[in-house]
Amino acid sequence: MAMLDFEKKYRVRGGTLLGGDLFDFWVGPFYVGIFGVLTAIFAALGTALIIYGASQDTFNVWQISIAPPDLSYGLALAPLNEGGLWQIITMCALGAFITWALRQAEISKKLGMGYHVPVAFGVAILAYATLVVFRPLLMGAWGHGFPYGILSHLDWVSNVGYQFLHFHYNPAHMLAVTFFFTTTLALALHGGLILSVTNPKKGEAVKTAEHENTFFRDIIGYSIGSLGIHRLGLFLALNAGFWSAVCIIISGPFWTRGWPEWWTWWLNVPIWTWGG
Ligand code: 07D
Ligand code: 07D
Ligand code: U10
Repeated sequence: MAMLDFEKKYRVRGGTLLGGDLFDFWVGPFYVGIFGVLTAIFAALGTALIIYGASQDTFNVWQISIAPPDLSYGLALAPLNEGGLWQIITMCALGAFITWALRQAEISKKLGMGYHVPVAFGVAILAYATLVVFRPLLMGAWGHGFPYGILSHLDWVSNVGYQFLHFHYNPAHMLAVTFFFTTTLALALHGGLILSVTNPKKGEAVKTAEHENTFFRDIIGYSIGSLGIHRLGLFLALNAGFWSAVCIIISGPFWTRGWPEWWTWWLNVPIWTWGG
């Protein structure tokens, strides 16, 4: 069935998550729905505020930076030009991300699919919310959020990293980094494998799961299977985001010293002092 025939069959009104028939239509290729309208409003407002903030300073995209309030404002609302803008933009960003996830869920529901995609995006939203809401709340000031600028947000990562002496020693950061690396390994293996069987030279037959399984049994003695590799991929990627959120939420609220020092428990394990 051609793609457009399929779309004609399934792109029908009804089965929304919220709002009934209201906004239950498409604009060009985009499904709208109540959440699409909300995303558009939040994104337009947030973008306009960034442009307004930039207009006070510079339109050079590398230098644009909307900073959070000074730490002295604590958890209070700040005046517009002293971090208030950052606070409203944060609300718009969260609004846009959450309604985008809900639009994904609505489309999944209308199509009778699982909710895996919105759940996955939810983990990215969790990581963002950890950086700009949960951690600042636990530390008592919005000033702990990161600034909205291409280079300035890198400065924030570096500064916060060095506040803990050597961020690589953060055990949750280690897990997150390992999950990121493993995700790319898994995608490279999977992308490579699928192309190697489904995109043969002219005149050669396309191969199927038997070849895929046999390749991995031959090389490492085990094949996880064609469904399994997608489960594993999702698991790895979600863990990368999840452990990222963990690594930053513990830095400050639950551990205030250098991360290398955390490992002294390992040196103090009694096994090293047994017999001496
Ligand atoms: C490829 C999908 C497309 C998305 C893109 C990003 C904007 C921002 C805003 C001018 C994979 C669009 C960008 C809308 C424009 C203004 C005000 C996704 C793809 C192309 N970062 N980060 C980047 C964001 C954080 C870090 C690039 C966002 C944390 C490091 C881009 C967020 C920490 C490096 C960017 C966010 C952190 C980057 C490429 C939110 C820890 C780089 C991103 C909302 C997570 C790299 C100059 C990319 C770079 C980079 C966007 C948060 C660290 C500008 C939107 C605070 C170390 N980040 N980032 O491809 O080149 O993502 O920076 O949380 O080295 Mg960042
Ligand atoms: C937060 C992005 C969410 C995005 C959303 C969507 C739009 C729309 C529109 C394109 C989480 C945005 C969408 C805006 C765009 C259109 C149309 C993703 C988010 C919702 N680190 N480190 C991490 C590594 C060091 C430090 C995470 C490696 C140093 C700090 C990851 C190295 C020091 C923090 C990671 C390394 C340091 C981190 C980031 C190597 C600095 C964090 C991924 C090889 C001196 C951050 C939650 C992430 C974190 C984080 C990797 C080095 C400090 C695991 C590989 C030693 C302070 N580091 N790091 O979280 O955990 O993505 O954030 O050296 O805060 Mg690190
Ligand atoms: C996968 C897969 C698989 C496939 C696949 C894929 C995973 C089984 C079957 C998918 C993978 C790919 C296609 C590969 C490439 C993807 C990536 C590398 C990921 C990164 C993606 C991007 C960088 C693209 C990002 C593009 C986006 C987000 C689209 C932007 C869209 C809009 C702006 C419109 C959004 C629609 C909304 C909000 C709904 C409501 C719509 C309207 C009301 C109408 C539109 C109105 C407006 C635009 C005006 C309102 C103002 C707004 C929105 C503010 C915008 C701000 C501005 C500054 C303009 O596994 O195999 O194959 O394919």
